[in-house]
Amino acid sequence: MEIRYWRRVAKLDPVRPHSQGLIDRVAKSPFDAIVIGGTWGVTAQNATDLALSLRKVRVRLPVWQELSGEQDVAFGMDGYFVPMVLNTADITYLARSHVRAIRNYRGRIAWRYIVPTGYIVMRTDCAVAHRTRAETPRDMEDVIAYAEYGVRFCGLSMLYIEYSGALGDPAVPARLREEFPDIQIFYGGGIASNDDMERYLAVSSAVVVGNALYDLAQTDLLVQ
Ligand code: 1GP
Repeated sequence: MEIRYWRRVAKLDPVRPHSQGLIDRVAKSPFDAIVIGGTWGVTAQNATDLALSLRKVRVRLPVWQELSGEQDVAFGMDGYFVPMVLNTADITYLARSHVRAIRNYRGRIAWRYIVPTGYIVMRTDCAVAHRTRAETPRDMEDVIAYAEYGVRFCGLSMLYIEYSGALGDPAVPARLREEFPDIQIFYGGGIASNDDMERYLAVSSAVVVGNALYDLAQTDLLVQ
């Protein structure tokens, strides 16, 4: 399924342990895609291993990797998201790492499987904010300015509103959808139930679930 039709997305972190039960349930649950990615410790090897365990259970969903560095590119993915952190204070996460990767892999990059993603990190207290030294937006006007930069200056077709670890303000993706009707607006952060999912689906193109998937007993997002 093409990205523009994705609505429910499961994000698995290759650094975390994945029981067979978890893999089976994610594979059978009503997601449109699985994304493999994490902030720290992702390697080509652990991301490839996780993709292979999904393939082993014959997951029928697209399996994409969200790259966190130029060394992490794994095999066997259906595509790759390349985050450009629009509100980083460290050029590494906006351009430097990307340019290095392009140089290293030049001539071997299948561009049609690469989707640059404009990240806006919305919380200071999360791993991605620390790693990228994100300067979180002070207000909606800041968010819109970062988004405009991503869409108009960088030509991005996808924005990712990242509240990793906590539920965010649904007014943010809602406003971005109004301002940028042709852009895919991904929301991620704190989704723990189907109710949360529905609430944020109403204001986003797609909703990403991470942490809650590891809490098998607590969430109704996974099939029993
Ligand atoms: C993290 O946006 C994703 O990159 C999902 O966040 O782990 O809080 O669900 P959670």
